[in-house]
Amino acid sequence: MPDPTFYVTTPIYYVNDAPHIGHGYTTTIGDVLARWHRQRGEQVHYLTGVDEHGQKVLRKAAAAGVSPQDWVDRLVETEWKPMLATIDASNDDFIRTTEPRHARGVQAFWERLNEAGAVYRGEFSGWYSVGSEEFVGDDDVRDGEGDDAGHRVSVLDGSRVEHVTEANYFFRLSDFQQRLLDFYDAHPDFVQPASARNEVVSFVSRGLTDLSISRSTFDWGIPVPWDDDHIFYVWIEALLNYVTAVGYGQDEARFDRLWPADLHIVGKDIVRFHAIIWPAMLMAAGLPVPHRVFAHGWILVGGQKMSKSKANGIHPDQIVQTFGSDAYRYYFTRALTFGNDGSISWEDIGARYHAELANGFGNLASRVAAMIGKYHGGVLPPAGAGGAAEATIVDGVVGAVADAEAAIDAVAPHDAVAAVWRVVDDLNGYVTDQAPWTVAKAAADGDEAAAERLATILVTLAEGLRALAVLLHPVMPKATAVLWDSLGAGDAIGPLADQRVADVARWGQLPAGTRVVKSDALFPRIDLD
Ligand code: ME8
Repeated sequence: MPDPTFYVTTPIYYVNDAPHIGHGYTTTIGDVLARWHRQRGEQVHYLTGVDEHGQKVLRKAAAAGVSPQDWVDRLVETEWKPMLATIDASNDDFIRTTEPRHARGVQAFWERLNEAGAVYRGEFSGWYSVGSEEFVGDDDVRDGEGDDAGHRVSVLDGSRVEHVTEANYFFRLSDFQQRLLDFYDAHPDFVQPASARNEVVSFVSRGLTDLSISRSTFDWGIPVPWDDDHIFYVWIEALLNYVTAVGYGQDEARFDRLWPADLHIVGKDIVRFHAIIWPAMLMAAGLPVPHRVFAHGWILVGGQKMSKSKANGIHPDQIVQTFGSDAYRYYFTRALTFGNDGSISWEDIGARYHAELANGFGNLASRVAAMIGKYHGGVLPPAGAGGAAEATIVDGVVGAVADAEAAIDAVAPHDAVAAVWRVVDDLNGYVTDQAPWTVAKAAADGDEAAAERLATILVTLAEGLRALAVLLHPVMPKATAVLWDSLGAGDAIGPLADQRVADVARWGQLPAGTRVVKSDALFPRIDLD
C-alpha cells in the first residue's frame, strides 16, 4: 500500500502588490497542516502560488509604467517568494499563472468544455469590480459614500464597480444548480465552517446565472484557443491552478495520483468561487471535486480588515524580525480560531511570546537540560520505575496526541496546539511538584532511593520534551530542531523530520547514556520598548 496522499492548497494571491500577514496567515496554516500530515507519514503535496492576470494587476503595472509581465516578474522575486522564506513555508510547489504549464492546462480544459457544449457566445452587459475581479449583479450594487461618492460600489465587499458591455463567452453555470445542491447534501463537510456552508447553499438555492468566462477589452490573460479576440476571465483560469500544477492535461499519472485535492484553504471572501463555480467547472469536465474547502476569517487590525489597499497592511517581515518565524507561526496558529475573524495586536503577540514561548516552553527546555547537566553531567541516566506522577504525564501525552490528531482532521489547528500545550503545562507542573532540586540534595547525601527517583524525574522530563519537539515541529520547525539536538535525540533516535505522530507517546526512546546539552534560549526575552 503506498502512503496516503494529502494534497493541500492556499489561494494563489494577486501580485498587484506586496503580501501582508493576511496572505501570510493562510500560508502559515496551510504549512502547519502540511507538516503535520507529513509527520503522519502521508505523501503530502502543499501548493501555493500567485495569480498574475486580471485587470487589477494590469492597472497596477500601467500605473508603475512597466509591462504587466515585468511587474509580476519583479514582485514575485522581490516580495512573494521571499515571504515564503520569511515564514519558513515548506511548500512543495509554487505556481505562477503566467507559466506555460498553467496556460496549456487552462486551454485544454476549456477546449473540452467548449466541445461538450458547456460554453456559448453572448454579450455581457453589467457591473464588474476590478478590486475583487468579479462580475456583480444589478441587485448587488449601491451608491458609494465618502471616497467612493459618485461611484457605484459592490455590496459584497464595498469595492468600486464599473459598467462594462462586451462580447463574451459564457459557461452554463445555471445548469448546475440542482447538481450542486445534491452534492452539498451528499457531502455535508465539503464547505466549512458551517457559516460558509450556509452562505453557499443559500446562494445556490436562489438560482445561478451563467458565468462570463472571457474578456475582450484588454489582452493581459490566457488566450481563448478558439477565438483570438478573447482572453479568459481571470477567476476561471486561476481556479484551474489547482489542477494544472499537478499535471492536468500533461502528466495524467501524476494528476490521477494527486487529484482530487484533500483541502483548499481559502479566506471567506472567495468561498463562493471555490465552493460553487469550481465544483461546477469540474463536474462539467467530468473530473472529481475536491474533498473540502475550508474558509477562514479575517485578520483584523485595530478592528478593521487588513487589506493591501488600506494603509493597515502589516508585512510578515515586520513581525518576524522582532519575534522570529517560529513565534510568528505559533501566534497565528494558536491565537486565532481558524474559521473566525480575529484581532491581532503587537501587545498580544508580545504577551503570548513571553508567557507561553519564553516562560512556558523555552524555560522548561532550558531547565531540564540544565538539571541533567548539573545532576548527571549531561548524560541521561537509566530511569527507575515510574509512579503515579509519571503515569499522569504519559497519559497526558497520549490524550494530547489523540486530541491534536482529531483537531487536525477537523482543520482546527488552534485546537491542536492547545491540546499539545497541555503537555507543556503538565511538565511545568511536574517540575514544581517533584522539586528535583530537593530530591538531588537527598541523593547527594547518599539516599539511594532519592538517586533513583531523581533519575526517573529527569528521564520523564527529557521524554516529555522529546514528545513536544515532535508535536510542535509543524508549528515551530526551528526551535524544535534546536531542542531535538539539545536532547541528543538526533543521534539517539534519528532526524526530527522522520518522527511519526503515532510514535510520540511511546516512552523510553531516549536511551540511558544520551548526551543532553543545554542550548541557547529557544525564545530569548525581548525588550519591547
Ligand atoms: O483572492 N485576513 O487573491 P488575493 C485573513 N487571486 N486572510 C486574508 C486577509 C485578511 N485580512 N486578506 C487577504 C485572490 N487574506 C485570488 C485567489 S485562488 C484560485 C485565487 C488572504 O491576493 C485570504 O486567504 O486577494 C484571502 O482569501 C486571500 O488572501 C485573497 O488573496
